[in-house]
Amino acid sequence: MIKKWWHDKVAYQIYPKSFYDSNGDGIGDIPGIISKLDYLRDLGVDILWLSPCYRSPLADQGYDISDYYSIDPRFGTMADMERLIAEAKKRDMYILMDLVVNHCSDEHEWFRKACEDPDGKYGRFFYLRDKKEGELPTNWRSYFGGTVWEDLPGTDKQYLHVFHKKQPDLNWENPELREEVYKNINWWLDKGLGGFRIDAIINIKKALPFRSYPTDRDDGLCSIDAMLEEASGIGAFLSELRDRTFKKYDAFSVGEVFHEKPGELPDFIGDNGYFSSMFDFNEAIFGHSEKGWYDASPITPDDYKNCCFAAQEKTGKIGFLSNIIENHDGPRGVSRYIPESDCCDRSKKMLAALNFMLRGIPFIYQGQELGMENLPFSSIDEVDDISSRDEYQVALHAGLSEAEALRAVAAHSRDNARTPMQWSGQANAGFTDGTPWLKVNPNYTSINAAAQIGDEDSVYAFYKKLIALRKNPVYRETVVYGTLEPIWRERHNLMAYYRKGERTLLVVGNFQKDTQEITLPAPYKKVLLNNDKNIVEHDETITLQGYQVLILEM
Ligand code: TEU
Ligand code: CA
Repeated sequence: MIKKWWHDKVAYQIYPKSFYDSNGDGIGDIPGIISKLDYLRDLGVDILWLSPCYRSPLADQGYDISDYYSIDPRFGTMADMERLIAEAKKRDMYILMDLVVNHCSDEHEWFRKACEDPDGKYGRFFYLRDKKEGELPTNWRSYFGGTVWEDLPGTDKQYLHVFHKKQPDLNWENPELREEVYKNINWWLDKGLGGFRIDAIINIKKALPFRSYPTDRDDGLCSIDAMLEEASGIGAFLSELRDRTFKKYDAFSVGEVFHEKPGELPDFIGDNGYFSSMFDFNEAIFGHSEKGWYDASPITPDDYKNCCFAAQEKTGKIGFLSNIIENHDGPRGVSRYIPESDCCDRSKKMLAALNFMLRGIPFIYQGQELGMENLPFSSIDEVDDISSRDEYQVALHAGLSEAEALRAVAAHSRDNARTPMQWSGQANAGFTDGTPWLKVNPNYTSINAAAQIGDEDSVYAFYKKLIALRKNPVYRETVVYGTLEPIWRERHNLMAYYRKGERTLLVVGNFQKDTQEITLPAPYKKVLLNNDKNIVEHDETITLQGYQVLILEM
């Protein structure tokens, strides 16, 4: 395997709107991020991925871009962005922007020109079809609900949007469109970006010619997945993308790849893969139902373990996955993977260690290092996210009561992760002097950065230790490049694995509140990390306390 500059890094996702507001308008911004760079450097993270902050109507919180060459005034100016890149560089940190090129905003100039002249150059930037009364071109359901077809204003055509109607899909079959995308990426890389996180990328390849698929709900529509499964040939687009952009700059690229086809992993993240890395979503999508969030099944500790190990096994030494417990598209990891009654500092640290020590690039989502939790929603009116609002309707339509529908949405809502970052115990969690754009989680009085930074036993301090361990010259090779071998795999509520490289490490977590015993295959040399003060041991037998996690050098 060719060694790369980003293999040993730790990444951190910033959701700009909710990170830190520097000017009191209730919206986080780039100057706010700059003012927190020392906090991030201190934590030990190297790569910062910013969710989109380009000019946008924010119909999908910036994942609807109306100008790829400018910063939305709510987030700051281009000069702020340049300053962020420079200030990050001073601290040996890299900035990744979000590359959202499956679609743009319906307020983008390209789309406006397509409306003016659908048969002209910009009409070919989109997927347009002639409108037929009482009939849609296909029966595909948008990820955010309803049909994917919308009338193209002022014309007799309709356009395709697999996400929101304010996010028209870009036509990747058109080389002129692809040139525009590459030009933009290189323009940003020339500014000194470290690379990109690539949004919703599997969607760029459509199965042509368009056709309908069997319906899977009583709305008469079918999931986009049916079409994506049939689409082939994305590799030609992605290798061209890589060669024309990232590769020339040795940039880091991490793909948001759902459902790649069996056997395709080396093409995606092998030595000359389309991307440097891609996220492991195995745990995040576990239990999802075609019917909607309301029908999802819960995930148990054993499921979590099996999902992680399956992803690790599939990947082996092919490349590096990017490991997450959460991102801006779902609930908080501690709320998803730990039973509510057991969710505490100790179990949060266990989950952190089990995830962080997997082979791959660890990504921390803002506030994860503090153990931020889901928001207790009391009404659907508190929900901002378009996807959650749709899922609420889906649940009601399926016959759930309003209270049940709210509960289903609350468990999965993307707003859980989007509440403002909890900086301190002061008003609005110290996020803003104004009115925050989204409700602050009321638990900020106990869960916040200011309270945790000086506390050696805090979740924050534990993350810092995990990061330091990964960077410790004695263990770095093992943590970064070592193989992963599960151990005691069949044990209930126990997740344990070796990392084997120059050294041998054993990571073991007791994923329950009751104690359980393990007998080590050999005596350990050293305890590298423990979320408890003690280890209860007798010869080679250790009694793990509830949610205790250990990282041992063997
Ligand atoms: O998400 C892509 C995606 O495929 C969805 O599964 C998303 O996770 C789902 O809608 C959650 O309900 C990306 C972004 O991460 C997301 O924030 C954007 O809304 C989406 O693309 C469109 O750009
Ligand atoms: Ca602001």
